[in-house]
Amino acid sequence: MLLNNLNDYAKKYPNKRPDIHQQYGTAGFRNKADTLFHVTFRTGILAALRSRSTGGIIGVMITASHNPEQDNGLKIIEPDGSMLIQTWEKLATKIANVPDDKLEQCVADLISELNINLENTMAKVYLARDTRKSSPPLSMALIDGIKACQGEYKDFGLLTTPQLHYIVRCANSDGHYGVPSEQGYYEKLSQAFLRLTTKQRKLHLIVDCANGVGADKMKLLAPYLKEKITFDLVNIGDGILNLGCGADFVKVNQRQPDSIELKPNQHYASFDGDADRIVFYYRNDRDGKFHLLDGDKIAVLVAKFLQQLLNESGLNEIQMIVVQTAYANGNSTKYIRDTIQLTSDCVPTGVKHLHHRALQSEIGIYFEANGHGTILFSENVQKQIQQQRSNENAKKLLHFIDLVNQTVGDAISDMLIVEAILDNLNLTIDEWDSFYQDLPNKLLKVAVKDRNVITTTDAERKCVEPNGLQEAIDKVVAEFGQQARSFIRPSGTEDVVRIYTEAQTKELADKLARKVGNLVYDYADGIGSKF
Ligand code: 16G
Ligand code: ZN
Repeated sequence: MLLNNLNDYAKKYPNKRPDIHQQYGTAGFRNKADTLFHVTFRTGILAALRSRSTGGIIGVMITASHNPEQDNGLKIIEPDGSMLIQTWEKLATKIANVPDDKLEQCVADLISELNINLENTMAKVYLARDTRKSSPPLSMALIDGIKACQGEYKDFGLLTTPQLHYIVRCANSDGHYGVPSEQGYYEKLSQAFLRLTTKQRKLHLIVDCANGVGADKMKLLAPYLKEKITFDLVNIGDGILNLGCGADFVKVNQRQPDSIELKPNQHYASFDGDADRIVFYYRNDRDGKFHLLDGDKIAVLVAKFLQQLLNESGLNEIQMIVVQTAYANGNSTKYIRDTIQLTSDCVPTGVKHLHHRALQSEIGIYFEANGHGTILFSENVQKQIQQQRSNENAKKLLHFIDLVNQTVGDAISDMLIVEAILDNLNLTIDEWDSFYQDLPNKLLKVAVKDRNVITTTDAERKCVEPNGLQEAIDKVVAEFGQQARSFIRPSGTEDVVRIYTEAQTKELADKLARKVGNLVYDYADGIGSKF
């Protein structure tokens, strides 16, 4: 068979930690980087098989996103730029954990189960990586895996995760979606942005790049946009990746990075380490305080803007939905349903769930509160808008569509989307912020012996097991007034149970979180001390 030297390659990547179960989870594989060499090699094999099986180019991104520098991870990208399909996630987990001496057999079994004809199919994999020190050696392991499966590869070096998604989609759609290169990406986005914005006002944004790959990429993008928007870039690699900065830090701690001093009326944004998430913030003149504009606020802004453009182009029949998770602030959901009167739907955490649901609507806006999100337009809707393009508003919609990275949430694209909308609607950041006021909330985590004893239903809003825990939570929540809400879920990326609460004041939200945290501790064998 064609894979006769697989074992020679595999010898370079023995599984040194068979005690660790590697799982292809919510966002691919993620672990301490030094445990991932054999996983990465095997992912190379799997990606090549996926390419043979689909007949398209597959992407693999080496990154651990917002996680610490010493971690790393892998995300596999489908030919259409979306995330690996669920049935193959299981295969990825299987191949990653098979003992070294069974690897060849496992690959042979996969080839026969999947009916892959090695002689008549080609394998092509595009890879890229973030700025972690472990990423270049891991990319060598990935390449060896692709080669072991007689695949071709193209190494794009440093890219943001959404750039690789974009390039993979372009390459598989004969240029229909755009030019499959980093430069093609900058050109498409910057052109759309300049067409969508007005000529009058100049914009300025301070961007916290989380000391990650977004920094280099923003430097490359900036010259294309300088006639309309300029940037000050901070945390561009002078500090440690994701430490004390970045979108996750800002969202979780509800404050700006230590390195930023907030000036009034200035717009600020933070990316995460691989630039697929973004949150905005500013200092409000009236109260002198930090204000966060997270994924929920972005979703609402986008929904309002699109609704207006659709109405004004006579396309108000088009069905549009906003997809959120249980983490969405209660007041954002209320605003979407009651004020702008759009359908909002709640799905389990993880981009793939949101993306999947958004695809079912003609226009699907999806954002996680943490700042990951995008907007999907069906082919049919794009055609309808095209037909109206003599109308100025329909033209704007077309530029807007070009500004969106429809493959996955993209900090750079979302950044330009927000700034372009504010510019179009002539809104200050304060006016955007005042659409609705966030209900005070709290995120807490509890370490437990086994997080899998927790199961949930109703898009993670109700706990099913352990028995009695949900009733206990309901009872506590009832003590905290009408607006109080809480849910718990096992993390998909860390060995903890997450707790989320909302209440009328920050103090109440914090207190409720501690109470629910203690319940989780009691019902699910907590580790360490209680709150
Ligand atoms: C991953 C997910 C993100 C989700 C987060 C939840 C992707 C690309 N990323 O980062 O969507 O919000 O996990 O983490 O799907 P948790 O399960 O640890 O709370
Ligand atoms: Zn990320």
